[in-house]
Amino acid sequence: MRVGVADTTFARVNMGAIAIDELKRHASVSVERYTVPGVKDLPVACKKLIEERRCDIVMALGMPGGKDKDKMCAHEASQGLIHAQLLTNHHIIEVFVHEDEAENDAELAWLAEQRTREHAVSAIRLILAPKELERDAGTGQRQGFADAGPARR
Ligand code: RDL
Ligand code: RDL
Ligand code: RDL
Repeated sequence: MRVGVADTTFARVNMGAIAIDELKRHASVSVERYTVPGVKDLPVACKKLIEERRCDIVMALGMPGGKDKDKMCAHEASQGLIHAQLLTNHHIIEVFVHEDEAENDAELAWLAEQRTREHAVSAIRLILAPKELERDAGTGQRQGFADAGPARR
């Protein structure tokens, strides 16, 4: 299995390095990395990882800033990532951590690492162990902060 890791220099945490560290804990995964300036550059990077570097799935890692402009940028990037998935018929796991989700730099760093690691596991499951995802259906999973849990206990 080959996983693409697309990340940005805009992010204030090295999310690509964290993703690769997590992916490498799982045997039989090879990694292709592609770093771009910001989130709006991610869709084509992901498409190239799939089409030219033959990745089975890609993680798109990005950190939208807290201003309205940044949120608009993130929404546009998200639309591009969905478009790239439909064009290539491959999953692109969007791992965005909004800077204003965290109260301070320490929490931002923690959240970016935790969300990246959890989504890396989901990416592997999507390709190698879809039954494990099915087992978690409807359980209120979140990435980073605590899971919401099921509505009916
Ligand atoms: O193509 C070059 C840039 O336009 C592109 O890298 C943008 O994604 C950069 N960028 C912004 O221009 C912006 O206003 C980013 C953000 N905000 C942002 O919040 N997060 C980013 N990039 O990763
Ligand atoms: O590609 C991986 C994730 O980006 C993707 O699964 C998202 O749909 C996850 N997600 C969010 O990132 C979010 O901010 C979800 C929600 N909110 C939401 O409200 N409901 C979801 N997913 O099912
Ligand atoms: O309900 C609290 C959070 O789940 C909610 O604020 C989410 O929208 C936070 N979030 C993002 O903003 C995002 O871009 C999440 C993700 N991505 C994500 O991939 N997984 C999450 N939350 O659990």
